[in-house]
Amino acid sequence: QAQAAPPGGKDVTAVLFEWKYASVARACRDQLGPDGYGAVQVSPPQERLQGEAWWAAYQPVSYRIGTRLGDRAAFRAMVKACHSAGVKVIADAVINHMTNASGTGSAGSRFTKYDYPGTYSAADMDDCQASIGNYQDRWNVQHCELGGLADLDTGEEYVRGRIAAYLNDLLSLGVDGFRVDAAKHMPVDDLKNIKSRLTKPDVYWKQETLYGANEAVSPSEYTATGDAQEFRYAWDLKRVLNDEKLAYLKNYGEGWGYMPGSTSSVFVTNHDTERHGKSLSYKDGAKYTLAHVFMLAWPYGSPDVHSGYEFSDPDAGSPEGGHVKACYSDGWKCQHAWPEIRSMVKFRNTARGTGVTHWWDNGNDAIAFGRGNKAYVVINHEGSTVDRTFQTSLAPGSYCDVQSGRKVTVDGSGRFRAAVAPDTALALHADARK
Ligand code: ARE
Ligand code: CA
Repeated sequence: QAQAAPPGGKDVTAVLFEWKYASVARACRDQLGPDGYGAVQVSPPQERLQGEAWWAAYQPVSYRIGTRLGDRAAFRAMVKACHSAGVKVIADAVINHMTNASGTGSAGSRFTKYDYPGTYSAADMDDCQASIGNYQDRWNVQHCELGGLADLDTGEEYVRGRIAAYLNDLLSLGVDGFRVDAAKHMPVDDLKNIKSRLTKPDVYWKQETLYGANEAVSPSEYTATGDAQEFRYAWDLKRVLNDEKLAYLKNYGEGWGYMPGSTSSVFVTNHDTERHGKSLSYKDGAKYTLAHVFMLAWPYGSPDVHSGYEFSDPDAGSPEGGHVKACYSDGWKCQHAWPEIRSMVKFRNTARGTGVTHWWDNGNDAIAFGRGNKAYVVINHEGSTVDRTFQTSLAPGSYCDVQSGRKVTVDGSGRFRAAVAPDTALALHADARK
């Protein structure tokens, strides 16, 4: 059954990409819980290919929990710590394929392509056994090999049961949901079948589904099993911030032909798009920050805030093997903790359930809108200050602009005057009064 958002009343997920589980546990307690994040997403816990590159995480070798990010005990302790902080845990589940290399994995298992003793053998592989080469052909996309990775026959009884057993193992360790990697490469009926075998068949299920014009398989098919990621949201946001006008965002979401917001998962960037330049990234400065302010203020989809690390080599693994001594050290970017971003999580939680009210734009790169009587935001991506009186539905009184910390006074008619500097935002909400 499709769900609109991670379980619980808070729909923002922090994606702590390639963080060690011990560091995730600390972030849950010190940052994510207090900031109001509903969930944390962690990198794939299953045994992976050895090697420094981050993408080894996407080459499963077995379903033993054991990588440089942590072993079974560390994973379990992380889930417990996050739950104590009121944060749900989403695990990245790589279930479409196994590695195409041979050797010894991160937890000591030996393997060769198509043979993973104790987990799968050649009989469990899909029929095609050649790389995917034609996205116009459904069979090719779903039964051939993504980047040459050994494709599992998810139509087969044993494979379905084995994948379900792995996910059930993670559920037994307390996880609350899954990001389903490469979902488009598995028939949705196979996923439905696997999900029905879970101890929690209604678990939160967020599928990685890249939209491709004229492709045979479309992301919207996957809302039959859970949420689907709407990649166009990230791609278009980059274009709007770079080359177009913020005023165009007035009907962002379904109005742009996207999937229904109630079953879509959105982000400014993810680990792939930030490396391939298909979305904004931390290298884009204020544009990147403002895109997050918009995403978190705007009621479409469930937002993911990707939190990664600096890179020049796109293959480079995370600093210090995933250990985060402190944010903003060793290359850790900690986007989830940037004041302009984290403050918007509470804004979003407070505004939940309200629609957009009092939209204003200057026909160009400055916009503002309310969320009923709960919240109001101004985003100025102009080269000059926007100084004007804004009309809101907020109750009169003093508010804290959670972007700058300044005090803003809303008068008896719901108006306030403010000067918003170039490439900054102003955000008020009912739970941040001054
Ligand atoms: C690595 C090497 C490859 C090598 C492969 C096998 O880079 O050269 O062939 O290993 O040895 C990640 C990395 C990959 C890496 C892989 C395994 O990004 O570079 O390959 O791990 O280590 C399609 C899928 C989509 C997928 C992208 C990458 O539809 O699901 O390709 N994204 C997810 C992850 C990735 C991850 C994987 C899946 C694999 O989030 O991080 O790969 O588990 C059009 C189509 C898209 C298509 C896209 C790119 O836009 O519409 O569907 O995305 O082209 O081909
Ligand atoms: Ca497949």
